[in-house]
Amino acid sequence: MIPLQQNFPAEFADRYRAAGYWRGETFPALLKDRAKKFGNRTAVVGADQRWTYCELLQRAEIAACGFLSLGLNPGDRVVVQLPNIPEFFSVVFGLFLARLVPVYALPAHRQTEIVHFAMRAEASAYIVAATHDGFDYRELARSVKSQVPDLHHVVVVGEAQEFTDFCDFRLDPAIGFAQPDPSSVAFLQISGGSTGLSKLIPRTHDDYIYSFRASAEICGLTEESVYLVSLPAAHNFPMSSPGYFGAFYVGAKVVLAPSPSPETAFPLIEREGVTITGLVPPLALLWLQAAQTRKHDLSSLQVLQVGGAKFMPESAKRVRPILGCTLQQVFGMAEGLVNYTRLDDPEEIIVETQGRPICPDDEVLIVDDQGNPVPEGEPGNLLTRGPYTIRGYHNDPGANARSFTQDGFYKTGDVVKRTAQGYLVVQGRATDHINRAGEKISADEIEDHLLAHPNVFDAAVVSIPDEFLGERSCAFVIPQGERPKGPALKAFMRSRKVADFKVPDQIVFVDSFDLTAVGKVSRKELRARLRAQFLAEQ
Ligand code: J2J
Repeated sequence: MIPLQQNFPAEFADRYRAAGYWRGETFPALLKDRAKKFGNRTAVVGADQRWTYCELLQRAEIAACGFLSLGLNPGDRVVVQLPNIPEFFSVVFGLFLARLVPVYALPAHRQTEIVHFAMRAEASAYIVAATHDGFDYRELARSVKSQVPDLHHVVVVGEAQEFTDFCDFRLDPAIGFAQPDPSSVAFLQISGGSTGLSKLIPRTHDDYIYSFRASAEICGLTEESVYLVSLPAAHNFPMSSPGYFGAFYVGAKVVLAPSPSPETAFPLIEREGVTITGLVPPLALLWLQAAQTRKHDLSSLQVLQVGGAKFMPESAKRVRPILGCTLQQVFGMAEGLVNYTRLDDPEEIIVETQGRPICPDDEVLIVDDQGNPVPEGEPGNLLTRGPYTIRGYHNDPGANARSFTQDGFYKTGDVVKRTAQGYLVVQGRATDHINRAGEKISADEIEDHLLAHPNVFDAAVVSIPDEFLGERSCAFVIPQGERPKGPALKAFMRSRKVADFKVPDQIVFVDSFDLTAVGKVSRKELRARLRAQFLAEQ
């Protein structure tokens, strides 16, 4: 098995420890300590269940024993694909206690993605909910298992059929848990996937716990806070910015929303006294609209975080007047760096910028395409390095060569400018992906699927501005032979068993890409031209 590692050079690791960012905290120690400290306080509310911190620990211990009794060994990787249900937490903390390594998948992922994650991570187990949102994950597990020979175990929360039933896991007092090394990799997060298939992001106890501990402070979390998980729990934003881990860190209550729609979330806010939650911009717009005719009391809400994609100033301005709470813009990435507007920033900064980094030791460079720093205030490519930003992806030398500089800066692919006060304003991005309502879609990956269709000669996928989604995907397709119909091509994409959000929103058939310019045109250039032409014709 390829070892999991996150190679911070010793001089950096020493510096981050000396500065007090990395304190040797680990997930298992954290859970045990909080259970001791906040024992009878409510930790988790969701799906008609309500667990105290003590119960969370007990359930995690049962899960840990169950996973180990399957024959898994510390260091083994387990793909976790669960919706926003309390078992998400007992599973994940159980894996941490057993020193097993969660690989987070979103509920929207399908066979193609799960097989890729399982293979890349060399996973030996996969845990799903039986069904969710009308989809049967046991069927998915069957096909994944048939394609990944080393995936020996499937565990199901709910009716398990031929698989292992999570409910059958039992505590085994004979099993003891050793402490993990704080600098070891705790889990693998999934990258937004700007080129090709998603990459796996190894995060250590040290670096990740620092990021949400510091975030909890920036976001003003206390044990009286109530954090609503509106976005899918596997996403880095609700996980750590400050997310539910930040909430658990301070002994707060975490409420799981099964869906982020106002119809579901508003009653939960009223009932549980939610104080803070995080949304992507299209959801924030929906909430703002619904809040104008609201029937529920949302007065407990103190902070609405918005991130994942650019929240436009005109929309940002409306948050305080309509919801009566503070907006916090969050510009983060699963690879590390997270920027926040601060709660006491002037309204102008909150509305106009995407915040500033968590840490004074977050190094931010803004450079031109040759790697030279741009003049202050000018837009450029954002590179970053720091105490919670990875130095490399797992098992992917090609991506590492592309995405990191020689001296360890992560090339975010984002184009930003920095204000005189050190706040970042996102201008766009250098890489070709579509940010569809915060879900990142790789143009390469979708083109590759379309090219597998016998009647597709060539395809180029671009992002088109969309009032609601922020961006939608548009595929330009040159047919060959009989021209396929748009809906048939979409159905074909679905038959490739990819997450539904990757199916192009729009398909435009063209006879050729009309490349009159001499010489070779890169795909990037081609996409840019098609996009410009399309927008000019609107
Ligand atoms: C513009 N673009 C943004 C923003 C992310 C907190 C919040 C978000 C994520 C996330 C996260 C943006 N304005 N406010 O992990 O901890 C785009 C950028 C960035 C990419 C990362 C967190 N906030 N983005 O969205 O790994 O392009 O993380 O590089 O999914 O989202 O995507 P992801």
